[in-house]
Amino acid sequence: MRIDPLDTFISHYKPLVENRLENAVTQLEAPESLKNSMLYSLQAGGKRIRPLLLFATLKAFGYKPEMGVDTAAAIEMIHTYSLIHDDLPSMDDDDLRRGKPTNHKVYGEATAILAGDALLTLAFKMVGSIDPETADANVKLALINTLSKAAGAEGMVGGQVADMEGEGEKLTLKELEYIHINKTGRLLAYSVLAGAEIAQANQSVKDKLSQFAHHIGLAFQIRDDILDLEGTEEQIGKPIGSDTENEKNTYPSLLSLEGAKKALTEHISQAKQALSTTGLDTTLLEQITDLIGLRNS
Ligand code: GRG
Repeated sequence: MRIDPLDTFISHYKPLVENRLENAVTQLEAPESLKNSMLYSLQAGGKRIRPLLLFATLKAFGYKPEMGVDTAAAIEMIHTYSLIHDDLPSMDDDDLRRGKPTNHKVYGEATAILAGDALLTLAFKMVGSIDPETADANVKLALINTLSKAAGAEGMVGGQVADMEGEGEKLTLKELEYIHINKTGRLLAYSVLAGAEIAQANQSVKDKLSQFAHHIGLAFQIRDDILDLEGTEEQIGKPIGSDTENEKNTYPSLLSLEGAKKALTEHISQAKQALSTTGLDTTLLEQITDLIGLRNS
């Protein structure tokens, strides 16, 4: 049986970030209820796709993936906070996330909000505390500034607001792309660009990796919309694609299911094309790109 290099990579590097997450939270001098709430969502079975992107980017530069562990943990903390807050009654009001009760269902709404706040702030401490041999002060500052931009009003939070404001309106493809580039894409892109920052890549390579990240961000979201549609319609027994969920702005509702699948293939192909221009050893990044395009959860 052939052992896939990506499987080996995942089985080695997923536990690395998971241990860092656990240690960072258990070490905190903070109320146990808060730490339990933070750990509950951090350990609820995420795929860790963002940390894997960061580790694979470092590997592409010939750097040790371990150098990215604090930044990877920071990214996963911000991703987890965004999911906790997205599930709240004032936002999506979801009872389940990754098949388990949402954070506020277990710990109550106030603690869930505060666990999200604590994860967001702890993320910046993680980057600020990177070993100076891994990243000097200038690199750390760049990592912090770009993380703030990717996660905040000019990135993920801005995308979430645009998404809320677009609810109930028929958006254009351009408007939908703006939402997803920011809401989902910016943190995924940061995962790649943080690796380039730690490796102190030149601007031309960073630009090529930005192009790559742009396409995988959109591919990720299109796949998410397709999975949502197929899951929903299978559950209620309708033929897939018979109802394009007109009230929701998704790629299948704007482009049809077939059109969304075509757009997904196109973004995957453009992502790989951008990678091929970097001159790096991008084997693992290419495999993660395929994983994003084909994922079933
Ligand atoms: C509340 C500030 C704030 C932002 C929310 C990211 C986000 C913005 C909301 C999440 C809603 C959502 C389901 C978006 C679709 C894309 C996405 C981020 C899916 C979840 O990411 P995965 O698949 O999750 O990487 P796992 O469970 O694997 O960690």
